[in-house]
Amino acid sequence: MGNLRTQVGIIGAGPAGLTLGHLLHLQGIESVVLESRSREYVETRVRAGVLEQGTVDLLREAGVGARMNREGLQHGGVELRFGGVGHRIDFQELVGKSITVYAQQEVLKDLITARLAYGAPLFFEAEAMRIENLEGQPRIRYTRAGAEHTMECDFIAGCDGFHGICRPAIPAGVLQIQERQFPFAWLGILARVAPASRELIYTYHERGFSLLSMRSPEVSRLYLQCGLDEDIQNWPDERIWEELRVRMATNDGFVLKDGPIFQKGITPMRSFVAEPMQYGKLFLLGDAAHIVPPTGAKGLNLAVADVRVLTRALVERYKQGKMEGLETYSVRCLRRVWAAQRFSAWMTSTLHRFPQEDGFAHRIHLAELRYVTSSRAASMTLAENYVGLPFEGWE
Ligand code: FAS
Ligand code: PHB
Repeated sequence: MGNLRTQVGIIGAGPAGLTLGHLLHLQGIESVVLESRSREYVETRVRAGVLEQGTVDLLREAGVGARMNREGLQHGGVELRFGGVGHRIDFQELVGKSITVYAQQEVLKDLITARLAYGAPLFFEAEAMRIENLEGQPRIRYTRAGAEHTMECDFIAGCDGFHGICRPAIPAGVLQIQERQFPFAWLGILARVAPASRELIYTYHERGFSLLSMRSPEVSRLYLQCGLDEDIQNWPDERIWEELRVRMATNDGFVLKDGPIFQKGITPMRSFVAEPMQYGKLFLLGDAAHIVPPTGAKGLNLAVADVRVLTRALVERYKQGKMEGLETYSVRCLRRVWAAQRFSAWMTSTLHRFPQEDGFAHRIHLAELRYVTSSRAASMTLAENYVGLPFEGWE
């Protein structure tokens, strides 16, 4: 049984864990990243695709933005489509910012390449089994290559996602959970066909929501609203394309070409927040603490926002001996988390059909969408939230 010692023990090599490990490295703070899955699994798992301006700036400043600059797709706006008509929300014109479409797994590949290049510890197929002594000298018990190991550290960063071990390690009496389960899910596909639009298209249709997104000029990413307990077997490729065509049809002959689907999956839609995001020397980041429905494209970006707050607090602790940043970590992060929860819930409620909705509810959806696409003030609100709220004041 080997013992390891480091300053920050990071559990999970998702966007939160890898970005934190990298920013700490740039500040000369040591860390070890434990990841239960293989490198190949982490680098191929299909998840988010939209990066806020703030996330893009952070990755660039941290020196891991070169490939993103080359391969990422910068979008100055998004389309909201309803009643067979598209309405563009011009981010650049309204708030002077844009988003970048660059797949989450590509961000992780860039961070993994960087970490392995400067030789900082990153252990794949190393599962954290237990965390202990969170109010004293924290320890992580983990398995690797069939053996048990212990890591001692000053702080533990719980970046182990929604199903990880860190959040449940916080005593029940301390942790408060706020959550909403939406009564529908998303069926998502990746298809080898050129995207039918240069920018994303969010569509509200009486048969349900749909989203046209992309991964590259050759690969489309599309989603449609389906039942919560939908069986993917009931969705042969042709049925998916047919349903997308019906929902995305316009009065001006929009054409959605189909192509070979090489990945499909169903994602539940939930809003979830665990408070506080800190207990003793344990700090929760990303999906370990909060889940947003993907309609607002906030998941990955919120994880990176938590990393910003914790990095600054740890730098103050190690370089100036100041504890204030660590003590206010949870309060600071939760301000932005609830702002993103509000926006994601609004996007989800406005753009999806709820079961048993009547004609009144349908007309309210349409009125909400007409307002947000015709009022400059309302469009600016959507744009400001979608590209990412400024960090100042929202921390
Ligand atoms: P992650 O879940 O990404 O990473 C946690 C890591 O910890 C994983 O690699 C896991 O293997 C590891 N781990 C867990 N337990 C461990 C243990 N005991 N020991 C060691 N390692 C452990 N967001 C969007 O904006 N758009 C989308 O389209 C979108 N699609 C999504 C689809 C799915 C199916 C899911 C689940 C999420 C999606 N999201 C999307 C949200 C997503 O992007 C998350 O917000 C983001 O991955 C959060 O990053 P992390 O907090 O780092 O958690
Ligand atoms: C994606 O590209 O996967 C994507 C884009 C926008 C969303 C959700 C997912 O709101």
